[in-house]
Amino acid sequence: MLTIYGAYRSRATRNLWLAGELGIPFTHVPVVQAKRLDDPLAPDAPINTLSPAFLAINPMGSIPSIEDDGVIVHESLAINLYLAKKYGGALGPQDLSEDAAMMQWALFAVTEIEANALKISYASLGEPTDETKAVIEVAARSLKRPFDVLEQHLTGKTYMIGERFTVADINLAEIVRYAQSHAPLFDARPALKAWLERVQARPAFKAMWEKRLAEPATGPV
Ligand SMILES: N[C@@H](CCC(=O)N[C@@H](CS)C(=O)NCC(=O)O)C(=O)O
Repeated sequence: MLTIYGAYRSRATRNLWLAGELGIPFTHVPVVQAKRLDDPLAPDAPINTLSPAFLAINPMGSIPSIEDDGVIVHESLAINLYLAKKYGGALGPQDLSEDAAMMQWALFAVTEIEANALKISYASLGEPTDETKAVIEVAARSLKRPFDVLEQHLTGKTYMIGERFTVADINLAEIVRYAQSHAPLFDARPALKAWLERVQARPAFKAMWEKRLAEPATGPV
């Protein structure tokens, strides 16, 4: 039996979306970020990234983590690659070259896109100021090359790998999403924009997103 540790308002979305696509039963433990709580160690605090019970699962104190029949895995993208191989059928790799491509795009997303996309996400939260506008402009400039690579890769294609929806689409889309509020990045890249809209139209994404919106947004997420 699979257990997913991590609130919907966290990178656990990546795993919760995939679990929905897989249609596998799982237990959800909504561990929240300690920084969202006034006193994470208070006896009545909800389970969070500093709770001893969670640190026993992941000593790094970060979400998400999973436990699957005794196998514990951390790191959202590694978790998804594991789940896709174990339960994924067509969502996972069919041969070594697809396995390499799925790893390649996951590492590309996290090393070339995530930090700058997150800057855009955080800077877009409140009323725009000169400072946040400058942060967004610099981050968007840094995303130009990796987004151009994605645009080129996706032109004439429906999905990232093998013309079918796979874990590679989830891992990338959940990182590209952080930059989604900055429309010019997507208006200039129609294939990337259409792909993101296509994968976000999937019932499993929508179901995950509905649960995320229903979750209390206490403190910074
Ligand atoms: N590279 C990790 C990053 C995990 C991470 O930074 N998670 C955040 C929440 S999205 C967290 O747990 N922060 C700890 C905290 O705020 O207490 C992954 O992809 O799983």
